[in-house]
Amino acid sequence: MSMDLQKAVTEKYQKEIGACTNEELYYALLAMTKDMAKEKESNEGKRKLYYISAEFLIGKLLSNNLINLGIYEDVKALLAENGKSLAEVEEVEPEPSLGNGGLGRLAACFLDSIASLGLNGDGVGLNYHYGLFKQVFDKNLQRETPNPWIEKESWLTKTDVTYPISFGGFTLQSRMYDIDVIGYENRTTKLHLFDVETVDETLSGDGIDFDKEDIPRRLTLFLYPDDSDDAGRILRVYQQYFMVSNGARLIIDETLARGGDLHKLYEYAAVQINDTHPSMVIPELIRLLMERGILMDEAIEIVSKTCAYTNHTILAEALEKWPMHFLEKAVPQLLPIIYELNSRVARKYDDPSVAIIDGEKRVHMAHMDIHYGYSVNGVAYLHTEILKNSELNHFYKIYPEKFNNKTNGITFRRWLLHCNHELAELIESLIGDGFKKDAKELEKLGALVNDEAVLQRLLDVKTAKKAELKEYLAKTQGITLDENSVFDIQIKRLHEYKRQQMNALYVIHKYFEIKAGKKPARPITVMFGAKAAPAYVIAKDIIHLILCLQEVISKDPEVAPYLKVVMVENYNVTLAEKLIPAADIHEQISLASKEASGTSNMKFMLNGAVAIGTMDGANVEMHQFVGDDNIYIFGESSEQVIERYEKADYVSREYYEKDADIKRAVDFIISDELMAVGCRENLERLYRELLNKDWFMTLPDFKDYAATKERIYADYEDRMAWAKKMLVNISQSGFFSSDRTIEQYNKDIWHL
Ligand code: 26Q
Repeated sequence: MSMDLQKAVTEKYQKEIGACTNEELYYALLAMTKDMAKEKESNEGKRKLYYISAEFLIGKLLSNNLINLGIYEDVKALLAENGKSLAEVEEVEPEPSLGNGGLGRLAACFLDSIASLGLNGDGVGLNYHYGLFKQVFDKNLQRETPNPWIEKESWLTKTDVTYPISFGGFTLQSRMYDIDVIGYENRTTKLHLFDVETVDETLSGDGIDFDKEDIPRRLTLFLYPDDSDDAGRILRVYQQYFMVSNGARLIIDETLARGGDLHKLYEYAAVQINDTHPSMVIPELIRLLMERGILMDEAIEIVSKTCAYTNHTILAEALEKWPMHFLEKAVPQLLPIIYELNSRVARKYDDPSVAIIDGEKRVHMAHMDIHYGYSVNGVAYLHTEILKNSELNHFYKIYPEKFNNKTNGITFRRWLLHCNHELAELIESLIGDGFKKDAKELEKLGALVNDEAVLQRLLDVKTAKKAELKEYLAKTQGITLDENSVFDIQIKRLHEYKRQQMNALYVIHKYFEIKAGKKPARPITVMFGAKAAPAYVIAKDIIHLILCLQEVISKDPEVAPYLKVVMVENYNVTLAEKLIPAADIHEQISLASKEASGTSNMKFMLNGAVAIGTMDGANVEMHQFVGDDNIYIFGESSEQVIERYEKADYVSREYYEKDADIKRAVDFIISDELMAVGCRENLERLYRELLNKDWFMTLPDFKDYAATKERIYADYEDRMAWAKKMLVNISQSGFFSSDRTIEQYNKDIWHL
C-alpha cells in the first residue's frame, strides 16, 4: 500500500512525499483512492435498488474512503513518517453541499450501508455545481454566497451515459457523472449524478442570484433551499423531471442490458422515492414503458410494483403540490398520464382528500406516490403512527398493508470511526472490534457502567475532543472556547418547529439570573449551527437574535465568565464531525409531533452526549433504549400538541402575561441592549411573532424546558454519574446504525 501513494505522487508530481504540498498530497490520494475503488467489485444480483433523491449530503470523502478501504492508519503513518499530517491534507478537500439537512445526509448514510452490506443498489441524483449556499455572517445577519466544489480533479468520474431529456419546447442533453461509494471492507456502489451538457456556472452578482429562466444553462447550478418565488419553483420542477427522466432511462437500460424483461421490471428494479421530490418518476416510467409498446393498464401495474415512497415530514407546507400550469409548461408529456392516474383514483374513491389533483388544480405528489407505489414508510415509530392515525389516515384506511415504519439510522463509519478515533479506540480496547461490523455489540459496554477507571477514560476522551474543537474553531473562525465549560449544542437547519428560539429564550433567562447573582456551578457554552432558507424571514430573524445575543453577552463582563453563546458560521457536515464528538449536552427540542425523526440525535448519542429533548421523532425510541435516567425529557406530548392544533385555542400572549420569567425573556428581544447591536425591524418582527402567534408553541413548554436545563446542568457536576449516562447512551446506540435500517428496508421493501 505505501508503495501506491508514493507511486501516485511520483506519477503526478515527480516528487517524494515529504516534498509535496498538502494540496499535492490530497490530489495524489484522490487519484489513488479512485483507482482502488475501480478495482473493487460492484454488487450484483437480479433485482437492483435505485435510491432516487434530490439530495445526497455526502460530506468530504477522503478520510471515509480510506477508512472503508482499510488503509487509513497506513496512510496516516506514512504521511507522518514524511513529516506530513493527514488531518491537514483533509482540510484541502472542498465539501460538496448537495443537501439541505437530514434527508440528504440520510441518503448519504444509506449509500454507505448499502455498499457495506454488499447490496445491489445505486443512488441517483443531480450534480449541483454550487449545492446549497454557503452562509456568511455580516452585521449579525445571514448572507448567502455560492459554494463551488467541483474542481478539475474531484470524486466525480465522467461517464459515457447521456440522454436527450425533453421539456415543453426544448430538449437538453444530459451527462451522467459517477462517485464511487466504497463500502466498509466490502464492495462498492455508485452515486449517479446527472448534469446538463450546456451548464454554465455564470451567476448574476456576488451572491446566489442567477437567471432562473435560463434552464439549459442554469438547471443544475443550485440545490433549492425553499420555494419562495415562482421562477424558482418552476425551476425545481425542471430539476426534478430532469433527475427522474434520467433515472428512469438508466433503470430501463440497465434492466435490458442484464437481459431483463420490461413486463417484469419489478423483478429487476426497486425504486425508492426519497420524499416527494422524485415523485415524477412514476408517470415518467409509465410513459417510457408505453413508448416501448406496453399498454397503459399494464404499465401502471408494473410501475406500481416497482416504486416505494418514504415520507420525511408532516408539515403541510413541505408537502409538494405542483400547480397544473407548471407541469403543463415544463413537462407537458406527463399530463395525459397524470390525468389518467387521477381519474382512476377519482372513479374509485369520491373522498377529495385522497385525490391526486385537487379543486385548485394542484397535483399532490405524495398522493400519487401512495396510490401508485407499493410501500409507504415513515422514518421513526411516532412519525409513522402519526401518518397512519392522522396525517395520512384516509390513505391508511384504503391501503393499510402499504404502511410501514423504518426508523432512521446513521453510518457508524463516518459518525464514530472517522470523527472520533479516540472513542472508537477506547471502545475497541474494552470490547474488541466486533462493534465495527455489528453495532449491537456496543451493548457489551453495559457491563462496565460501574467501572470507574473506564468512566474516567471516557471523560478523558470527551475532554480531548473538546480541546480539539476549541483549537479548530480558534483557527478557522476566530472563536474562543473554554473546554472546562459545559458544551451544550444545537445543530440542525433553522426552522421554527425545531425551536432554536426556545433555546435562545433560555439563554436570555440565564443571562438575567447571572446578572441577579445566581451563577452557574460551571460556565456554560451554548453552541448553535444552522442555515436558514434565504426566503424564510422568521428563521433569519432567529439567527439574527442568536448572533446579537452572542455579541451582547460576550461584551458583558458580569455575564461573560459564566455564559457564552457561539453560533458557528456555515454549519455543514465537516463542522458536524468536529462538534458532535465534543458535545456534553445536545438539544432535540422540536415541538412534539413535528420532527419526523431527527438524525443528529443519534450521532450525539453514539458520541457520548446526553440529550435534552421532547417526546418527538426518534427521541421516543432513544428514551425507550436508555431509560429516564439517561435522557432529559420535557414538554407537552404529541397528543397534547395535536389536540391544541385541533382546538385552535392556543394564545401565546396569555403565557407571556401570566409569567414574569417568560415576559422578561421575550421583552429582551426588543431591549436597548439588543437594539444596540441588531436591526430593529428584524428583532421587532420576531418579538411580535412570539407574542401574537408562536405557531410552534415555545411558550407553553418554556418553564418545563428551563427547569429541565437546571436539572441537567446540576447533574453534570457529578462527573462519575454523568460518565455513566454517557456510557449507557453509547452502549444503547447500536439500534441507530443505518446498517440496521437498510437491512429492514431490504427485508420488508426491496427484497434484493
Ligand atoms: C420542498 C418544496 C420546495 C422546495 C424545497 C422542498 C424541501 C426541501 C428539503 C422539502 C423538504 C426538504 C428536507 C426535509 C428534511 O430534511 N427532512 C428531515 O428528514 C430527516 C431524515 O428522515 C428527518 O430525520 C428529519 O426529522 C426531517 O426533518
